[in-house]
Amino acid sequence: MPDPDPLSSDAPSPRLRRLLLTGAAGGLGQVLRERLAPLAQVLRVSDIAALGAPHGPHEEVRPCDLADKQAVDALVAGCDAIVHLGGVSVERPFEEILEANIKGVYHVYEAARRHGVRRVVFASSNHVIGFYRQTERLDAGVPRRPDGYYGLSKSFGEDVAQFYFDRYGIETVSIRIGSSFPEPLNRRMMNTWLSYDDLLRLVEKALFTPGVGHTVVYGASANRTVWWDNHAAARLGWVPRDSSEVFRAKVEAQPPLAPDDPNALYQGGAFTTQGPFED
Ligand code: NAI
Ligand code: 15L
Repeated sequence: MPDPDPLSSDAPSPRLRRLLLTGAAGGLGQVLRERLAPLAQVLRVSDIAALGAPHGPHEEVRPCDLADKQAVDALVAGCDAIVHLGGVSVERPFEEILEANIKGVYHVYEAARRHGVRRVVFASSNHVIGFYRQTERLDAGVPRRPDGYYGLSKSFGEDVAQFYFDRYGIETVSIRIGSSFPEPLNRRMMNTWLSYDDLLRLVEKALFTPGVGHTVVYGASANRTVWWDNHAAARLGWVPRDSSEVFRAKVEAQPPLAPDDPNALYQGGAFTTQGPFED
């Protein structure tokens, strides 16, 4: 028996026909690979790293290097929305960031334009504003202060998203993710932590809320202290539900930070001191 055609299934109709998830082999990609599946008739998962076999007949596995323009063009063809997580996710030499993140995000949007994709969810990062002090409270309108090449690449990605909306009407929600892990790993992440459940709910809002244009939203759970104000993203109707507070005792058992430790001073923490790698 040939595999059934997932696009002609009689199953209850998910809201998207084919959703592309880049970075699907990564930490967040593995989580969203499972949890975004019900939103689309077909989930197309992609990464440069191994992805294994498709997770059932409603999944397509498409290995791809985001730095390869033609490959990304083929990857995006046939999709109606993209959750773009792929790329280098930490501070690295500029040349690595250039290929995966800067060329990569351009390739994704250029392919989206060519193939009529109307909605992108872009995994931006708190490192676009990493050089603000932890005492400052920011909304989405503050000037960006990237804390390294990685933060610069995410800042570029947000500009690309704005440009492709202004010029071509492709809508994007750029999520400035704080720290999305199973639990906060240190004192700084008590403020920046984003639970996987809150992330999933935010990605859903980002995919389906009408009329977002290019909206920037900070991705942090309802932690006791949050440095970010999301009033400019109220249209999304996203209200985080989880809190890092349940992990406080465990995190505060760690040695205290020195007052001049970048993890105690800057919103971007230690990213503000990493690199350059050439010296
Ligand atoms: P990750 O590093 O675990 O996953 C990124 C994935 O992108 C990896 O599987 C990697 O193989 C893939 N990738 C790298 N270069 C590529 C290329 N040239 N072509 C195709 N794929 C490539 O990162 P994580 O934590 O899952 O983050 C996902 C996204 O969210 C990233 O864009 C990251 O910058 C962003 N983000 C994550 C945060 C977090 O706390 N987890 C915080 C802020 C932003
Ligand atoms: C990020 O942008 C990184 O992708 C992630 O690995 C964490 O370092 C996170 O920021 C953070 O700031 O905690």
